[in-house]
Amino acid sequence: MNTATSHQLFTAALDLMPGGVNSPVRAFKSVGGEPFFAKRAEGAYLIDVDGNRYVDYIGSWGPMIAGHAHPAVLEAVARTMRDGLSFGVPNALEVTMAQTVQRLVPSMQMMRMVNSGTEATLSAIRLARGATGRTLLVKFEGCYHGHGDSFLVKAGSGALTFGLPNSPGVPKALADLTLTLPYNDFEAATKLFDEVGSEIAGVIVEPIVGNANCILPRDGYLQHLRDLCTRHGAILIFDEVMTGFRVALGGAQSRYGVTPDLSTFGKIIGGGMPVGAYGGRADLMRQIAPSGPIYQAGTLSGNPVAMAAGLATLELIQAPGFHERLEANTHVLCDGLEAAARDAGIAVTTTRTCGMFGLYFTDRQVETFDDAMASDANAFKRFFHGMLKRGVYFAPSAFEAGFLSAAHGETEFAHTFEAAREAFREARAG
Ligand code: KE4
Repeated sequence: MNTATSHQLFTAALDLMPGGVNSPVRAFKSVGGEPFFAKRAEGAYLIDVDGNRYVDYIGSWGPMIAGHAHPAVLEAVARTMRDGLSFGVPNALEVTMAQTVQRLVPSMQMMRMVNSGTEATLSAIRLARGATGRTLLVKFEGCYHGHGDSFLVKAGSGALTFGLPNSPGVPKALADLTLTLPYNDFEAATKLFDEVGSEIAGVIVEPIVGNANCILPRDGYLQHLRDLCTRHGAILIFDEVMTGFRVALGGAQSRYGVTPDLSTFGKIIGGGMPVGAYGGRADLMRQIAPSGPIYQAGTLSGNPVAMAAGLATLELIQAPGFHERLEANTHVLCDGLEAAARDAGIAVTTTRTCGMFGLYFTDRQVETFDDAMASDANAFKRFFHGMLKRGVYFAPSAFEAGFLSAAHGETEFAHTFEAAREAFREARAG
């Protein structure tokens, strides 16, 4: 593949931005090589500055569930921006967005729009601490909730990819207030709550862990966390930045029938524009300024153009059968990848839910963080490049989930399986 223009751009970028990128996971550091620079995107495809086309299984890390550059989303943005880009005073689209989210996610009795998933999770834990008067936060090893100080403890995603699960710069006094549990371990959770339950302000969990690749909750696990939080007066926060509106129209909480006290959203809710949201029980949210004393604010929060992109995307995913088709296609993709790996004689396990999947080079079933960490990251690295050079773009990390959109179909899967048959052979060769 000719990647000369990407190389020129990356060379310049390296002198200007840390690692040449504005977000670490884009840098290809864990898989080697240099990132390509996108020129444009359409449907299931990214096109780079040298004209190479890739079937894209990241979709901007989740937002592009309707496919890249969907005409309805672009039209909504074009129409809205003609009235101005930002007002700094309330606008009707903020009300429409809140009404839409409340209808799709009934636990969101009240909510606040912010500009990223990180802002949403930061705000949610501040609210949990402020509302309970407690200080301890519980998270799960390998889960990633954005780059807020309290979360960079045994974190997943890029922090895990680069072996920085505990980032420098986070004061020990603060990090010590974050306790981590193994995900899917019922006894460990019960034991921790028995010991310090009365001091726990909140538990934040990715209901499906998408930042240690993709790990599904064991039957009853989310309800177990729900029961523990209820019993000990802790706030249960579902971080649905990744799963929200993807794994079901109402997110993981509707898929698993477990209601958190607070939820956080991002990605799809902005349709590719910078939007996050947090919300839940009204008695908690009323404690947020200006109706309450717990402060949180944002210059561009509820920005009309971002609301328009998010609303257009939320409209598209409400089409009859949208999630059923997305889930069926996720199984087609994963079954096809497993078949290609078997044909190549290499041990690969996939985990899958609606619109999200994990690919692990292991013969184990992956149900825990340790299972995920036991997979062969070097084999993934070879597979990643084998697919990339054949025009298929997987997440450039063994610890990131893959994402499907409504634009992925037979043509894309056929191309992917043909590439995978070769790439798995190369991955095995090592
Ligand atoms: P942002 O601040 O990146 O919008 O959202 C942070 C966040 C919070 N919670 C969950 C469950 C998330 O997955 C994320 C962000 N996800 C990563 C991908 N694993 C974003 C990609 C990146 O960091 O560039």
